[in-house]
Amino acid sequence: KILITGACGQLGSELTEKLRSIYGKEEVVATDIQDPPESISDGPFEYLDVMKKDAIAKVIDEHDIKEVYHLAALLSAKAEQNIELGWKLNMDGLLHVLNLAKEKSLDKIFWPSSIAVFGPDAPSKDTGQNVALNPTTVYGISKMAGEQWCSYFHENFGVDVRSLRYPGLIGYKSLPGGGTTDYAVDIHYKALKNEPFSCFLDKDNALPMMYMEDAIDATIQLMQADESDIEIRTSYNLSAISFTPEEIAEAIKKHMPGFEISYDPDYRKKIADSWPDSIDDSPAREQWGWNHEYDLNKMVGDMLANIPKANPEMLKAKE
Ligand code: VAH
Repeated sequence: KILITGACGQLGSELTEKLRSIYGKEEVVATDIQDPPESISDGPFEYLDVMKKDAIAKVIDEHDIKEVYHLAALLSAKAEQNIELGWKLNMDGLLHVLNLAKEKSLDKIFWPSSIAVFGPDAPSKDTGQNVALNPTTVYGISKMAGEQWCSYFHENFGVDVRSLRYPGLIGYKSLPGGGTTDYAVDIHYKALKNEPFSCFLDKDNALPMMYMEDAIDATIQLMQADESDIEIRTSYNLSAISFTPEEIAEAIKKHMPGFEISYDPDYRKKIADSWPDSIDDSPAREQWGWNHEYDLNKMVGDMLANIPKANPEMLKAKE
């Protein structure tokens, strides 16, 4: 069976749904420290704190787990506000999963890295797979270290751990939590509520982004690829689109002409400034056939069409 940690998160809840649709509901055990959302509460769920290795081992033994999607982590903005927890949760959690994969000979592990591994010294446009990694955030440091641990456990113990450097992820089925790219989700809700949107980044802060459908498909594609096709065991650059807050606001205005945006940068601007504007993900495209479907306009159209159906309650609540 498959274990997902951090299953209640933005990516985790969607990955849980997708994996259950592929392998069967009972085959995918969702775990988190928080209560499951409606969308995943109809299948196996356990409360699990990934900082407790024995607790993870217990779930693996009780459910005969063979694959782990380890998503539990503190994202960039939250980790800047809680350095100790950011490092401990992100690193201890991964090391517990990697050690258990080795000790219990698990078949496969998925672990998300991020474009946050790049620092201000990396090329800002079409940042390549093998540039120097000098991250300047707690989250980025934990992802850079995590990538090296994944490569080490593959090289030395044969653990089949696979990883993707996700860009900012945008979806309508789940809400993000504590990321620097999360403005790109919230902006759609404000537009649909006919409320002006105040962006915590500057108008020209371009960032690599991706629609959740694409991110889920890339993850499944990577995990189903033949082991011999996987040449990168730190983490694959992965990308789809790149846009600034001004550009996504313009894309929204095509559907909602009255939409207004203002800019009130906060501490998250410093994080965004340290990351690339766009990513070169050619190794993923060449080695296991990655290709994205959604460009900016198609993503915005899909978000604005689906939010009212998926989250009508979110459009009522007046803040
Ligand atoms: C974050 N959404 O903002 C995540 C992601 C590239 C950004 O890692 O922390």
